[in-house]
Amino acid sequence: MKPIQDLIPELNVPKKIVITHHYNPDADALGSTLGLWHYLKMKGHDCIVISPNAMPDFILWMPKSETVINFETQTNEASKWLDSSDYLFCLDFNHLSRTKYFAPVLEKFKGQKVMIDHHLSPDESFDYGISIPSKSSTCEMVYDFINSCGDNALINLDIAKCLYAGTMTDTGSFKFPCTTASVHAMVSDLMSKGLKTAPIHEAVYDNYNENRLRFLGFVLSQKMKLITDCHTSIIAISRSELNEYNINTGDTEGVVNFPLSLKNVIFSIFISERENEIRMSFRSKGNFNVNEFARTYFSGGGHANAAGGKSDDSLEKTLEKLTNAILEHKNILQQCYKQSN
Ligand SMILES: [Mn+2]
Repeated sequence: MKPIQDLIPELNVPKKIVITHHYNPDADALGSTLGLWHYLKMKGHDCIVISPNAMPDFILWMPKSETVINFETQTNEASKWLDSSDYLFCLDFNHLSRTKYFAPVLEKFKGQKVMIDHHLSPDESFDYGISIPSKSSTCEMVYDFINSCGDNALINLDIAKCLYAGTMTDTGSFKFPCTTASVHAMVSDLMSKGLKTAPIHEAVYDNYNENRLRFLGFVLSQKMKLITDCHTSIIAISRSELNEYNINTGDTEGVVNFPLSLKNVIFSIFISERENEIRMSFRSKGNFNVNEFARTYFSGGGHANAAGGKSDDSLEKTLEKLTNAILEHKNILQQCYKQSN
């Protein structure tokens, strides 16, 4: 993989470019791809964002999100773009498999593949790329990329809104340890360009439907199970419970974070029974590495404090396997808890 700096001179001539993100995009995935799209457009490139599947409502306010192609419903249009493009920019993921059903199509791409990402253990098969796991968000990396092209002056309000949104969500509203001085410097710069941050916070966080808030109440009062001596919380939701509250993809976003507000809890797991698999989210405070945990037991991964995974077993079987894995980590969890207190 060549450093992304080597790509910059090639972009002095107009190119045709596809930009994509991971399956089930969040604010960082869409914010980084659309932010880059606005920039590359201004530089005279012919480009498009293709999403591997539908995008959740809470990010649809981003400027020009209506131009994004959904691979699942606009497959032919997506293929046409890929067949005729020089570059494929892959943002906020580092293995093509993270795009799920889109991956086999991306593997056949004949042009140059470019990765910009902050997850651990990148696949090195991209032609160009930059991988910095200590970065707060892919949005921050796109901001750095635009700056390294010498184009800070081109960052307009549309770009600022997109990049701010992903940085805000990936840093847990600027409270996670990845919130470095450079993150605050970036926000300061975006605000000096006219960005208003309060409406973005509102658009992302204050848009719950009634059913979603009642679901959260149900989950926290009825479904949160604590393994106190392991400083761990498990929430497991069956398909019938999701249906009862009319919960869709994206509606469970963030639920996994609530148990971490408990003084005694440093590890939180959220499990939901979806159509074809069990989906799992892992979060931690301090030194407990959930990337390693998810990778070892539930074919997943992500960051040290936030990762995802899945299981093809039943919900009961998955819970049994999970509980055993947690108990095996009892000593480590107790140590990590002590270190953080
Ligand atoms: Mn991200």
